[in-house]
Amino acid sequence: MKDSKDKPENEENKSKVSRRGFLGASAASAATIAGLGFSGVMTPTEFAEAASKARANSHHTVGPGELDEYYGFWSGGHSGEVRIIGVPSMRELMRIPVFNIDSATGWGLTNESKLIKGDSADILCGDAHHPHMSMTDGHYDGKYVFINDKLNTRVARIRCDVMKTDKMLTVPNVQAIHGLRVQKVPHTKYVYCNGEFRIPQPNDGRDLNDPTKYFTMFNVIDAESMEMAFQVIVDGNLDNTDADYTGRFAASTCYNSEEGVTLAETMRNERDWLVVYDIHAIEKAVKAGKFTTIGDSKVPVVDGRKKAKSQFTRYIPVPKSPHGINTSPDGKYFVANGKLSPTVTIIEIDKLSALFAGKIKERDTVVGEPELGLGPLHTAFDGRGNAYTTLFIDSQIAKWSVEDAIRSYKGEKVNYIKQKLDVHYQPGHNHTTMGETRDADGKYLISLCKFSKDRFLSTGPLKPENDQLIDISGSEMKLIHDGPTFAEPHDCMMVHRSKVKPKKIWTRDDPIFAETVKQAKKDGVTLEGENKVIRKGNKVRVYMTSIAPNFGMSEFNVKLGDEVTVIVTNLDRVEDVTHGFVMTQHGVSMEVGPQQTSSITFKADKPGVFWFYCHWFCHALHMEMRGRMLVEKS
Ligand code: K7E
Ligand code: CUA
Repeated sequence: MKDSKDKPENEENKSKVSRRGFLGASAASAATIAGLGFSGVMTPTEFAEAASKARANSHHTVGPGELDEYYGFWSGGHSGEVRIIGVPSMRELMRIPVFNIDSATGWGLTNESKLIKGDSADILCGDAHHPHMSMTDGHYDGKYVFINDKLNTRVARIRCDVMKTDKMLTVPNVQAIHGLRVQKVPHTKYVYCNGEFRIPQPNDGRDLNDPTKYFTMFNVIDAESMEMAFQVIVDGNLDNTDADYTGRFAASTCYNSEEGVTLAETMRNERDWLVVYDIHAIEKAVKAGKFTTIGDSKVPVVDGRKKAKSQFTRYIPVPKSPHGINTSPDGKYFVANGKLSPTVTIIEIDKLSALFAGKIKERDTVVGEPELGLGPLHTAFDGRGNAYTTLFIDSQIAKWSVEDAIRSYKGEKVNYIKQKLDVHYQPGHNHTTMGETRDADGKYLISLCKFSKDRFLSTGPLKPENDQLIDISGSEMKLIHDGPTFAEPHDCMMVHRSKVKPKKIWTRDDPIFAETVKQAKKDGVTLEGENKVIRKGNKVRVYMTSIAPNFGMSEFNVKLGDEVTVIVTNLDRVEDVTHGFVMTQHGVSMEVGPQQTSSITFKADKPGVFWFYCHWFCHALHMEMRGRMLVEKS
């Protein structure tokens, strides 16, 4: 926002409104705005922005018609989707189908979505955990959100200009992609993700019970092409991961240092590891052709196991089955969360080069190991030197000072714990606004609680989770909102709204439907105006347009047994005029946004008349936006 004080008096004109004029309408927020140092003249837009900011700051409520300060991207867990939540209002703004199928938008049903899902097009479920946005120099760049599917070992990418999934990859040679983060610096060239479960290699039924054949890998994906860059064989099972702010290192928490095959065997040791990867060293080896491959896969694989004594990895012993790993926004530390130990382990990133050079030992990189409480899972940061750790078993968030914890580790008598706040109940991930970037602003903290128990009206045996919003801008954490959610937000991130610039309508050359446009060209059809049925054998393509409140075609004929593809192009250019196309009795449903082309294929397996209609409320005559498919008995 521009400070109007800097402008000469004579610049004032009719489009500008004096702040005084708004005082009556909104005295409370105007007073706060005055406190923020705005004075003189503002445009109505400037004023509205300032008002919404002031209200968000003072009351955490966002009034009707006002905009939230942050976009929250929430994982939908085993619902398989990503949800966009406005913060601080906690209003759900949108759902982005990813690993699930979606009745409204046709995700998983349309040809465009099946093409994006690729080799997993027929898998209809997923388990999404970790949504993370691409970065440039450690700042969110608003381009992509990446998310893992633990269940089917996939990684997907969401394009933030349209808020749709645009790429999906099944990671080869591993099972259950869990932890996922992006390279922060110099930019997100790579997406890092952990294969969690160890499997026999190759996993073809040969060695079901031979522990020496089992391993898993750390996986690196090229963020732009969404193809595999390389894989690193590791010891143990990988859990979560994060990256540093130099671009050279990434790290994964790693349990099962016992290398057990059965569950009981995996929990015996008192210490497991934080595995640190030297990404530059691995890149160099891959470039030089020093890698192997597994089975039919062409993905370069390097061996980062301890016995390989490579320059690719180091294993830092940390207490028992560590879970979350979080990089502090000043770039100084990795914090590994103990889970089965009441501690978190602070590792100084600056010491890692010496560790890789063999000048110091693994545990020499540890500069703190504060005891916080029972079941530490994940840690977030406020950019003011404080860390916030979820304590699953204690149902609390512990706020602690990183530097004090380090002083205490050196032997000084200092109380590093600043506050413990009860949350309801059993928190998994937590996250601060902008907290996984250099821009951590310390305004809000989310505690994603796994149980809600008595917090809401009972919904029967299955209860919602509870996402709690906590104000951390003052010296004390204050709980300000309970937010019931359906299964199951594991993780989230909160991005200032200035970082995200979504489009208002589709552009005709969007890659998401480029293949469909290409096919139309081959068929000699102009999508932006022609309505036409094209038959090749028993394959029928029905091209139609839509413009509120009409389809370009009120009926079309096919023959029993035909494979029918309906391609709809929405000619409306008006923001928010989305149409849909659904065909009765055929399981056909899809969204067609302004200027979008969508297509769906089905079998005309019943003779008779079938009405199709627009299911997206678009116009006063929306109910009339329909037509007939006539299926002839050949
Ligand atoms: Cu802790 Cu999958 Cu990030 Cu759940 S993980 S909590
Ligand atoms: Cu078009 Cu409803």
